[in-house]
Amino acid sequence: MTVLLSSYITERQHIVNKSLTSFVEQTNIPTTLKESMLYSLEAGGKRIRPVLMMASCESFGGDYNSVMTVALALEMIHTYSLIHDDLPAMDDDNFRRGKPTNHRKFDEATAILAGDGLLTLSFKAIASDPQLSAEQKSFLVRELAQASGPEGMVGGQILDLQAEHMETALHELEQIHRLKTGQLIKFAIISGAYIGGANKEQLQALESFADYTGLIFQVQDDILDVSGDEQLLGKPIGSDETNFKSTFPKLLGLSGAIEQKQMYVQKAKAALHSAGLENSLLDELTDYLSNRDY
Ligand code: GRG
Repeated sequence: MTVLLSSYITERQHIVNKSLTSFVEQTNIPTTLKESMLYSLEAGGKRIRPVLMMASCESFGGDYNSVMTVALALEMIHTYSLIHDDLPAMDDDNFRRGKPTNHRKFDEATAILAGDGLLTLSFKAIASDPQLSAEQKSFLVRELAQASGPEGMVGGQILDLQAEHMETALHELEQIHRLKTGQLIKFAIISGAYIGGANKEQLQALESFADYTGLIFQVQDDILDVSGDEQLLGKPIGSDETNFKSTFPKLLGLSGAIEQKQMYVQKAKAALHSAGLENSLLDELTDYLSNRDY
């Protein structure tokens, strides 16, 4: 990663962190609920989605400040999904980002409500943003509901839960991640470009770029998850017989997953080229997402 890209990401992460805290601090929310929402918002997320949205807007000549509220809304939805994903009824995780999960720090009811609160507050934020026109608000609310709801992330989550009990083919795994992880990433890219002034053809070309970017993000996530122990002991990857949960490395082997990722990167870059954005910030961010080590 170039020094320039690294400082771009760090600077934007910092701005998002500060803005998220100040946005939620200013709301009129009962104390415990606000604490619980802020606990997860401030737990050290990488802010990949807001950074992508800002970069996408800037790639079309827009000002990153014009997407700030939408970027905060997206990060709130992402945070809600992680809080609910960690609940006993879902993944039942005790730790996230090295800290107790929300329901462990508070309690289950509070964690459910913190997730609900973040989800709904995000739509209020977009609807109340004075920088956006009525037409922009309508587009963004519709697209965000599509991306995060039952036709998007929530739908992907149920497919993922069901897939834990069966063998999964590559196209099925891709479909799960297109919905579960990919839709929010796609929203980041498309909404940033839309606010930044991309035309219809450019938005259409970006759809395909955004689709591959979501898959690149997920394959790399799976690759990073492959435990060092399994590799060191020479066991087949994910050789737990009771857990069918498929990942790219389990399905394709580690080197196959890396090849698959490289294929997605090529396709993403070709789509970027069609949108007239070769050698842009988005191009550099594609390499960053593909090679990230955390
Ligand atoms: C519960 C409705 C509902 C949806 C949950 C996205 C999701 C669906 C669950 C997340 C589970 C998970 C760990 C998926 C792997 C990819 C992913 C989304 C990782 C977390 O995103 P990062 O790496 O997280 O951007 P940080 O911590 O940096 O914010």
